[in-house]
Amino acid sequence: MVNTIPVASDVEAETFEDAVVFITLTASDTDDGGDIAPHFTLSALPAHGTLYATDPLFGPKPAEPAQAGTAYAADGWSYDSESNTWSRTFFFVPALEWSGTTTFDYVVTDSANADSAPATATITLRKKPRQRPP
Ligand SMILES: [Ca+2]
Repeated sequence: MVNTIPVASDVEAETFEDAVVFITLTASDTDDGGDIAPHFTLSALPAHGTLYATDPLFGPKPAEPAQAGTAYAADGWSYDSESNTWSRTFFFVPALEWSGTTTFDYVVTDSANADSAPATATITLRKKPRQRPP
């Protein structure tokens, strides 16, 4: 049986400055059963803040800073049998008062060690709306 190469999806997340951004990387693969979760590998880390592999607010302490080149398992509960997708959420803590857009690329690896083409995760922090002076 020929293995189908997994597909990584371009994903985006956006929030206001000084907030934690949840960015969910997504993989699909048509030939792996739901019991075989793919892995996500970051090609590089985003600028202007710190990306975490575990939730810095509610996860285990201390939160684990994400590393480029490390294979992270899909979240076990994330499998969707209708779309054959898995996901893994990362958490971006932006530099104080920074706003703008930062990106990083990632690759998905399936259980047969086949790599997807790279996809891009885009994180946008918008300026907070300012109160008008009274
Ligand atoms: Ca596959």
